[in-house]
Amino acid sequence: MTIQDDRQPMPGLDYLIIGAGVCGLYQLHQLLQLGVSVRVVDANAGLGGTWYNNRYPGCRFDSESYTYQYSFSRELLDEWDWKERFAPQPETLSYLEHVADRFDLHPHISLDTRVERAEWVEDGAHWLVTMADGEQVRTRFVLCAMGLLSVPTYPRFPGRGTFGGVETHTFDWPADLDITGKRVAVIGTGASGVQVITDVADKVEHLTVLQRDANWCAPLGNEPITPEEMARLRASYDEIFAWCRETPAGFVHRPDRTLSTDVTREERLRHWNDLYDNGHGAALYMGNYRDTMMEAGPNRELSEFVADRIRQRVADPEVAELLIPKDHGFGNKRVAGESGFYEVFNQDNVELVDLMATPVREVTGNGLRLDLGDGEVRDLDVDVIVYATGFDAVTGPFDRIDFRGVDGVRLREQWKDGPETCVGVQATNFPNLFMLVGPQSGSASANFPRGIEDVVNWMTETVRHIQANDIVRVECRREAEIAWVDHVRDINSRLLLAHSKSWFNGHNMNLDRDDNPRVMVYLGGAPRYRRRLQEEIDGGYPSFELR
Ligand code: N01
Repeated sequence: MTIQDDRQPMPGLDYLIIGAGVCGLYQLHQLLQLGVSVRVVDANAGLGGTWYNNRYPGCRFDSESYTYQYSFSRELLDEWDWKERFAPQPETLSYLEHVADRFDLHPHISLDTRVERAEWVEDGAHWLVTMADGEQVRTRFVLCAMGLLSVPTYPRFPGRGTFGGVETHTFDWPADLDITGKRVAVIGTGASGVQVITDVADKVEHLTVLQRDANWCAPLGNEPITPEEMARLRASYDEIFAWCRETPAGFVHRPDRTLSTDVTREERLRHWNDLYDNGHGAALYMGNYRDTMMEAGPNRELSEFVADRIRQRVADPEVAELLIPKDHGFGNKRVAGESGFYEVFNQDNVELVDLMATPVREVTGNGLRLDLGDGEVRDLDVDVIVYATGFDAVTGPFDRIDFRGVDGVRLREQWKDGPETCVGVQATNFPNLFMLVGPQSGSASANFPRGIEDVVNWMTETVRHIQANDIVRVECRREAEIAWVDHVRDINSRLLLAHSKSWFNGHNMNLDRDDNPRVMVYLGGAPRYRRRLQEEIDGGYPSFELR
């Protein structure tokens, strides 16, 4: 049977969305409006994606709450009150559950349904998708919304699994784990580690923080949102969303067009102190003089400023020095928002261990054994080990599913030296498979709800086009894929962020410091990315072959 012969309706679904998180829910809602047959599957027992999984104490987002919400429905905006400037995980999860109730999404979502394999069937132009329980679904199109950070990574310490206490990743925090009065070790000081460390420090008997490289943090500035403030915010939603649409990362912060060298050092320091003291830490890296994130010299001065502020907050100078990153400048990796993180290290029950000097040799039945050198070891006996060690980011969720495209080519094989995509939404050899949250997409580096709205809106327009024109096969052109990867590489290279070792460059995988940087996210900014997507619609999809 040829594709031309197969234009009758699919026996199965038209659209299968993988993932019921922030992105999948919005895409579902939009496709239901178009009246196509659509189903969402999610491996979790509840919807919410990231906000379902990350239940560790202290988990909250560091986007301003009123920007971390859907903008598509005035009614929804009117009926939801945010309680804090940076909402904690339970509030965000409630919000997403409310959205699913409000728009009657539940009947279209299958939970506890993990996709294991998806095979492209050329003869009939569809995907055959196999779930972990053996169920098979035929669908014309697959839309991937598995998230960026949904595959946690664990260190490869010998003995893992032999520990007699509780071992958990921040991502998998057990619902019944109470750390009160326990001896706890936390490994990792990225955004998750910083939050969990700050939250548990005064509840546990003893906390050992095991740090490899230090990461930069900035004051979060969280505070309750009063009813009056909420009313003011609600009245300004149009302006807030319009403003976010124009900023590079979809936040309310925008790089200052002024160069740091346009003002005096006194003025710079006054400005930075003002931001630091008044809880506008995010503005230190997203709203600062624009050369501070692009040029080594200005970035060094800013880093030294933040380092001095850390020194002022940590009583022990040696501990302070350990907490100041030496391998990258401020903002060259994603900065963690913090609320009292540095003061934790002034508590008697908290110890910072430098893993660069004393690495973990193994996990034992009682805790962690550290290597002190010269054959000496130190046994760290604890009740709970928390791995705040990050994720197999961006590509991990794709690698976990056995995607087989044209002629059986495997996506994880095609991407083994790094992902290549066309405008962040498709890869050659994988027709009818769209990535809403994937490598080299603008959604990957933006304030998430803002970023995914751009891609979902594009996808929805594309579905409208597909339906109206009776299209059964969409595959991107190789030359467009090459051009996009080159463009992303080029534009990313202008930012210092692209040159440090972090998940933005695929460096955080459990590969023991893989030196092969990958082009994981698009750093050209949301407005530019949105324009690029729009060009496809306006130009009749020149980067794709539609049949
Ligand atoms: O993960 P990370 P994360 N031995 O990769 C260390 C989002 N997020 O979960 O720097 C010892 O940033 C690693 O050390 P090093 C946000 O986008 C958002 O914290 O590689 N240590 C590092 O300290 C964020 O960027 C929010 O030397 C090991 C840490 O583990 C993303 O999630 C909150 C190790 C991992 O840091 C990921 O953050 C939380 C090993 N083998 C998360 N392997 C908010 O919105 C890794 N480490 C606020």
